[in-house]
Amino acid sequence: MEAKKVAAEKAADFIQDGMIVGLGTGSTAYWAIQRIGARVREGLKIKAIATSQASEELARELGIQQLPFAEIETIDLTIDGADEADPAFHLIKGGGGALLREKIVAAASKKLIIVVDESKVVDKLGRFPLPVEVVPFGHEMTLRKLEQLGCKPVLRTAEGKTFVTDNGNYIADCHFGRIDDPEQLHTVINLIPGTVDNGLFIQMADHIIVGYHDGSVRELEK
Ligand code: DER
Repeated sequence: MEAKKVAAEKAADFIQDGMIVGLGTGSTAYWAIQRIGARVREGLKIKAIATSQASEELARELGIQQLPFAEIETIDLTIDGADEADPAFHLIKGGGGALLREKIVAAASKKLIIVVDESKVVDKLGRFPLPVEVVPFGHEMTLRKLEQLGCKPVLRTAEGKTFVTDNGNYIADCHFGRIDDPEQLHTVINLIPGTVDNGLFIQMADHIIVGYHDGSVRELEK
């Protein structure tokens, strides 16, 4: 927790008055949202948009003013976690099931800061199973087509039931083992009818902050 917290709080301190801020999802983004809430209570003037219902609820509890996308031209800065990050700053995200809204918010952001602990920094993506958001209709066939790409797709469950995303879709966790060409895989997956999007974030991260258990942080530049 300490490593995630120190990275998240470092990122939250980049936020300036007047910004529109994207709020990520997951246990690391949680600490960024907590720090943002504390700064808002100290007088920071920002507006935010969340990447999940969970983060939206947390931000509301902390008194962080939120906007709908209808009122947003661009987002100045988004802070989010990741499941894996490689040397080219490609990411695997979606461990928390929020990849679709996270990618939409990230794509609308001038700057995306990723906050992780050191376990997420890898040489090659793929040890973490790649989450793919799929529509429920025909998902059995969609998973078979995903399998033909060389992975073992597993439909995500929660509390014994099929996990349903904030958008009413399912998640297939695709066990590739290693991903040699994430850019090509990202494109090929999204061409399969029935897939909505996948957890490969290609060339989206601008800045990665790595937290360590001794409370230190390391900032990676692309
Ligand atoms: O679901 C997500 O994309 C999360 O950001 C995930 O990638 C990181 O979750 P964590 O911060 O709880 O490890």
